[in-house]
Amino acid sequence: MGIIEEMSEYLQKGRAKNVKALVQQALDENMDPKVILNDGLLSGMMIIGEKFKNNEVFVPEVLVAARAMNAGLAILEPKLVEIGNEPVGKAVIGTVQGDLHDIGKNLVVMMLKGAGFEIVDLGVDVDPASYIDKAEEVGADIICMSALLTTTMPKMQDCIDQLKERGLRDKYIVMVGGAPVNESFCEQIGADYYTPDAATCAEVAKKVVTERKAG
Ligand code: B12
Repeated sequence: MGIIEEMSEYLQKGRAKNVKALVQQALDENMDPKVILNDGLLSGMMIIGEKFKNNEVFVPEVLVAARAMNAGLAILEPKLVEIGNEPVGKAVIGTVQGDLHDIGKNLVVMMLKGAGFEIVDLGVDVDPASYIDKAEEVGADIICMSALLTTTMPKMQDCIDQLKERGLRDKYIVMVGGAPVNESFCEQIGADYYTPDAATCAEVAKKVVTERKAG
């Protein structure tokens, strides 16, 4: 097995130390950082995302795989910055105001990173205006909101209303999710996309941002 395949395998098993060592080894052997990123790290994370979607692996496996990916990314990032690797896009994400659930949101973060997005994670209990302020500040493409409580879902609507009030609604792609959220709620509040899981969120985000940038 080649070093890149080995990296992907270890990542899927959540073996952060091995992933780190292999990324370092690959860099020492002058491998292209983009190949390490795409074929070693991101491909491993996409496989885990797909298995998660199909209920072949569960939250703990995804979290350890994500930790392994982050460990590898930490070593790779300075090299990627050096060669000016362009991210797919930028996303601002957080769990809505009044809501402290962050496991699903963190999975979405991992999958979006896995798809090549630069992420600004606002954490939990994020008030509607903060998503917009941060998106404006960093020049984001997407605003992602997560809610796990029926009582906090209306905060998504508040954010969209504020986007409209500020004349910014069409500037951002708005994605919503979390266990109580569904397609009809998404339509009702005027968000752009709902997906039931993190892997699909990353797929859709990548597709729509790439299409929008292509004009
Ligand atoms: C873990 C948990 C907690 C933990 C949270 C820990 C943490 N750090 O997140 C703790 C113990 C703190 C907690 C607290 C509470 N909880 Co709670 N909790 C849960 C539980 C068991 C699991 C949630 C979870 O992590 N699921 C796993 C993740 C992976 O799934 P997910 O979040 O849905 O995310 C996936 C998708 O939805 C999607 N997704 C998520 N976000 C986004 C965003 C976008 C943009 C997209 C596209 C997709 C997407 O992708 C993810 C991965 O595929 C649920 C039960 C359940 N079955 O959902 C109750 C649940 C959500 N909790 C509930 C309640 C009531 C509470 C409390 C109010 C309890 C209390 N009385 O104190 C408090 C609220 C605290 C607060 N203010 O937020 C209720 C909500 C009921 C309702 N209808 O609103 C639930 C449903 C339990 C129940 N059956 O009663 N909780």
